[in-house]
Formats: sequence, C-alpha cells, structure tokens
Amino acid sequence: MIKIKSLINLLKSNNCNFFTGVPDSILKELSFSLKNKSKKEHLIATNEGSAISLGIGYYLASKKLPCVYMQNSGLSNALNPLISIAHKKVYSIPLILIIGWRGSPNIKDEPQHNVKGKITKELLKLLNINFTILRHNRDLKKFNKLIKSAKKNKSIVACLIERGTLEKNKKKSVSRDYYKLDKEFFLKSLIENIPKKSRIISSTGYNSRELLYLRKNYSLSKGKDFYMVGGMGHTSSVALGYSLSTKKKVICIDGDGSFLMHLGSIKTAGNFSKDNFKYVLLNNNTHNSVGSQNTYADNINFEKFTKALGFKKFYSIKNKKNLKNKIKKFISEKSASFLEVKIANSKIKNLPRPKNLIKIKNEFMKND
Ligand SMILES: Cc1ncc(C[n+]2csc(CCOP(=O)(O)OP(=O)(O)O)c2C)c(N)n1
Repeated sequence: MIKIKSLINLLKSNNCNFFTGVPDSILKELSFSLKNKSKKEHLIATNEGSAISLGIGYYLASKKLPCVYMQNSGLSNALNPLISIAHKKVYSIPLILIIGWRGSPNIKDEPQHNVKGKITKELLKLLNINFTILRHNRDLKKFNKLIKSAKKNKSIVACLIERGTLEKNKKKSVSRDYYKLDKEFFLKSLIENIPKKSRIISSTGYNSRELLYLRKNYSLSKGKDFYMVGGMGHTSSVALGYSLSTKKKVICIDGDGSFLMHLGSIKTAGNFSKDNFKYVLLNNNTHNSVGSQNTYADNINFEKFTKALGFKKFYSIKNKKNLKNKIKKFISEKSASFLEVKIANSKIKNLPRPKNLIKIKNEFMKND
C-alpha cells in the first residue's frame, strides 16, 4: 500500500504543484488530499481531454510539469490532445499522468472495465508513454526516475494504480448533500409514471445501478432500460439516436458529471430531438459514484441554458411537492423537454451492478 502523502511529496519534490483531472474511485484519496488546494492549483475538469489540455496550457506558461489524473477509461478521451499536441513528435510537452487502473488483469472487475484494463498498458506503449505500476512504496523511486526523465526529455510519463493501493485516509470523507430530494423516491415515482412501452437510457455510475436496484426491489415493470455502464457523457447521444427511429417515449436519465463531460451533445439534442425525447438531469452537484467530488453544476441556470439550446419546455423538481403531477406533465409534453431534478446523493448501500449486458440489450431491443 502507498500513502497518498508519499505520492504528493514525490510530486512536490519535482516542483509539480498543479493538478487537474477527472475523478476516479481508485484515486479517491488523491481527490481528498487535493480538496483544500486553491482554484489555481487544482482544477476538476469535465473530461480527460480537457484535463490534458489544461496541463498543456499550464506547462506553456510555467515551464513546470503538471499532474493530470484520470481513470483508465478516460484515457480514450485524453488521446486526441495526448497524440496531436503533447506527443514527443508534435510539441513535446512534458506531463505526469496518474491513472486509476480499473480492470487490471490481477483484479476482478466489471465487463466494461476488463476490456479497457487489459489494453491499458498496450495503449500507453503505443503512445510512447513510459510508465510504472505503483504497488509498493519502493515503486515510488521508479516513478521519481521517470518524472526526472520527463523533465529532461520533455516527454509524457505515467503511473498506473490499482484498486486498494492507496491507503485510506483515517478522516472519513463525508459526501455532502447539496440538495434534499431522495433519489430512490424520485426514481421510483418516475418509473411508476411512464408509459408501459417507454425506453430509459441511464448514465454511468450510481444512476444506472439505482435504477437496476429499483427494478428488482419493487418489481417495477413499466418501460425497459439500457444502462450506460461505460461511455460516460454519451447518454444523451445514445438516447437521441434511439429516439429518432421510434415512436416510443425515450427517457434519458443523466448525471450532472456525465452531462458536463460532453456538454456539446445536449446542443445536438436541442437541435434534432423529436417530441418523444425526455431528458432528466439528476443534479446532485457531485460525482457521487467516485467519491462525491464537486461538479460545479449548481450555479448553472438550466432553464435559460436549455431553452437557448433549443428545448421548448423546461421543468424543475426539487422536493416532493406536486412531484407526481410534474412528472406526468413532463412525460406527456408534446415537445422535447428537459427536466432538472435537484437531488440528494444516493443513499442505498451496495447497489447492484448490471451483469448480463447482452441480455439487457436484447430485452431493450425487443418489440412490445
Ligand atoms: C470517461 C470516464 N471518465 C471517468 C469515469 C469515472 N466515473 C464513473 S461515474 C463518474 C461520476 C459520474 O458523475 P455523475 O454523472 O454526476 O453521476 P453520480 O455519480 O453523481 O450519480 C465518474 C467520474 C468514467 N467511468 N469514464
């Protein structure tokens, strides 16, 4: 096991004081230890490509190495600026990457993580990124050497960290609720009030897992679900693509972190959606599933924003008052509509995970 303090000190000793990235559950301890940094020193980015680009900008101004952290699934978002800007044969920008290694071949994980986990080292090799796997304190020495080489050769280096490597902080981080409405209560009310043949497409993390839990626990049978177990940020695009070729109501259930990750796609939905497209933003202002880091979505005026993007109708729910009626009106609205639900973090312990993905897909695609 490695103390996060040792890792941070190592970076500090290399004059690295700038951090940016997208949160990951494996790197929760890192997020926790960066919590009190100033806005100039630590930026939670909306996607991993942006994080790499923020690091590139920082280097251009400071000549110092930035530290960019991410889950390995986000490595694919990072590829474009890594290859087309920072690569040794392009601008040769030195960067330090800290990558949470989901699906490492040594550790049991979900299907979507196993696929990426298996090719993560190969991907880094293809990118000519020297890396080391951090498992023990002694591995920090190897990482130190890599960082020194990155400085000297203006290259990108990385470390891979598996689940359970970073020692848990003794002070338990409490996930703060920005809003009060109970998520289980809201989602249950939503499913109870949709037409039977509806289709739900739900985002990565707790939203999909909570939906699955509700289906099982309360035998809720209205509609069918497609869980976005990966592809974070693409929920609205999958939902839009589906909705254009069906008459069924399509309900997109998205998280604020997911919404922000590829924000441009909501503009596409504003432009092209038909009346059957119903977008539900579960806004808890956090990346709840990976440690409840802030998303900064609380200060967006979603009504003005989504109307400007082409949504004809906007609904807002923040408590139980009139909830059922609001849901019904939103669902039966004769135009594409956007619902922001100001909601508390998930309260259910040990949420289930979607397992038989092919069966889920086949069920979703069945005619009814
Ligand atoms: C491309 C990518 N980057 C990072 C992650 C890790 N990750 C999984 S869920 C999640 C947070 C999602 O936040 P939000 O959409 O607000 O939903 P909540 O967790 O709050 O329910 C993150 C960052 C991922 N799965 N994929």
